[in-house]
Amino acid sequence: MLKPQMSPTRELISLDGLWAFDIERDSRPQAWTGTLDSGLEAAVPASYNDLFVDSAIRDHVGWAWYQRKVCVPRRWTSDRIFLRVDAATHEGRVYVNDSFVGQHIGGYTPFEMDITDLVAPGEEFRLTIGVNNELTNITIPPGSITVAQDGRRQQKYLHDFYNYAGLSRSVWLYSAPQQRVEDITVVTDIEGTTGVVTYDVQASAPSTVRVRALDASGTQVAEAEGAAGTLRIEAANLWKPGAAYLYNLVAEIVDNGEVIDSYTQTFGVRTVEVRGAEFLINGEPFYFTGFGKHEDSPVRGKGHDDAYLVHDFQLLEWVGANSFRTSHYPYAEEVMDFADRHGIVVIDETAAVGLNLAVQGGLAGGATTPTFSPETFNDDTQAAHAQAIRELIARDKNHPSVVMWCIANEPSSNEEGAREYFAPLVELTRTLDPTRPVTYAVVMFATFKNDRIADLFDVMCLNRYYGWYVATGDLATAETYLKGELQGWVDKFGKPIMMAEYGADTLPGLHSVWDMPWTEEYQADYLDMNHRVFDSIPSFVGEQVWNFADFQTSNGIHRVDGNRKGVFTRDRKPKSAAHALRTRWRGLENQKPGTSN
Ligand code: BDP
Repeated sequence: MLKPQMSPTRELISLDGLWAFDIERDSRPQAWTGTLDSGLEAAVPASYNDLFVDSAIRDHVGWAWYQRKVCVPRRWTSDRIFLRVDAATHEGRVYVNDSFVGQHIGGYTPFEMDITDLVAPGEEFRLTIGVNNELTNITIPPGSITVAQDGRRQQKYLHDFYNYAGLSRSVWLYSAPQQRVEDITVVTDIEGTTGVVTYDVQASAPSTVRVRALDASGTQVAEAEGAAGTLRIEAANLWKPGAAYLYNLVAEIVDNGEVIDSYTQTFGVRTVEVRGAEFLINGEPFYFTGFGKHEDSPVRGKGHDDAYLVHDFQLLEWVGANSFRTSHYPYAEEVMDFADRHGIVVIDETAAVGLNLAVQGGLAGGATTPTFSPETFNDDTQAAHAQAIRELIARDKNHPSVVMWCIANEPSSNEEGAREYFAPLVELTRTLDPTRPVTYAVVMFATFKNDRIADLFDVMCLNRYYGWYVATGDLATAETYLKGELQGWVDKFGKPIMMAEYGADTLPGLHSVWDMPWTEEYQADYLDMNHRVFDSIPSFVGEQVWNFADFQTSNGIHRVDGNRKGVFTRDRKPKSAAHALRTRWRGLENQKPGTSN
């Protein structure tokens, strides 16, 4: 799916800003049929939860309404007119005046609708977007809704980060020609010093397509005719971790020498491959350093914010990180573009977090419910999961920064039914994108002995908390456990292995001379212990600390104002561990492949 853009043949209008807002109320069914008159205004993009002081809004379960007036430019007379919503978490419904236009399920991937026949150039229309935050056993991520004694509906879910909702990314109005470029796929390969670029342009109707590749200075380096084909770029500049180089593919639909539509797709020439126990980028071994992140900041919640984007990437560079995982959902497209431009490597994850009923039951000491069953996560869940994979790949397939798909976080992969659930999803991912390795983040209950799906994947990404949830405060025991377990995975699977999560909650300002959980020293020592073990395993290909920054969670006895495993605080101040990581990662530059940036 193409990101909307200005081009010689297209126009793009941002609808960001303040929108009239309300949550669904019994007194006002069908809110879209009139003007929203609650007096509330919500910022777009932003999650709505933390904007207001009213807990009924923060904890609302169900529909919320956003509304604004939109004027269609008078000159848009012969083009198609689209509305594009970058994210409506978790379900969106679009209304133009009184008409329902369409809906989309899935809170972290974009959707667009052709509204040409409902609006008129030069005239204003009332745009209402309904956003629903409900999670059930057949949504991705999953959840369940309970009713409290006083009748309030409450959302329960199986992940710890707060269920922020709303229009958390931008909304756009754009025009595009009737006959237009609808999709572009670019796959690159390297032959000697030549970049081999296979492209496929989908047009809205059979068309004459012309493509040109431009280098970073805008100089044309290759061209071709036809909707699909291959371009060869001699002496290509490769996209490398820490040294991004981007080309542009200008795709044009031409008719009698006239350019009818023009769309520019950025791409990088690079390859990704798993060979034996190595992870290779451009044929060279790569070692991941970095974090699992979250889209999370005070007040905005999961709302995209360019200022945080820039600052977070500055901090990644400062600390010597070369990568991150989009835990636990696809991030804003602005983030992916930024990673492309700045040479940061991304493991791109779907929103399938919490397909695991054993974790909560197990932690609470209660009986566990089977995770995969007709009553729990079933064929409908799997279908929603498949759709999440399709939409992620459709959106992110052309990003050179994306080197691997992570199709789930901590599913109950040791349980009966896991293989039947996951095998078709892995196959789907490979069919949609045969070029990138596929992984999942392995929960601590799934060991090399009892996991049922690991062999289906290319890279073992483990989430392990020895020294935190297990052997709390006892790093010596933790080290023994960790080493034993990692060696077990290595011996059994012989695949590249990396730590996708390891971390310790830490309150900045808390100190101790002993191994005291929650102190800054403990976080640093905990990471240090992990690193000693990682360094002793030759097939280890990376370390991503949990988490980049502290983040908001739902209420819970395990959390003090959110999850505090950040190496940076929620407002991005370094804890002691950040300095320790910086020393390690910057020092690794000459020891581990691909870590210089
Ligand atoms: C892991 C989850 C992650 C949590 C983390 C934690 O993947 O989302 O935030 O544990 O407990 O199990 O800090």
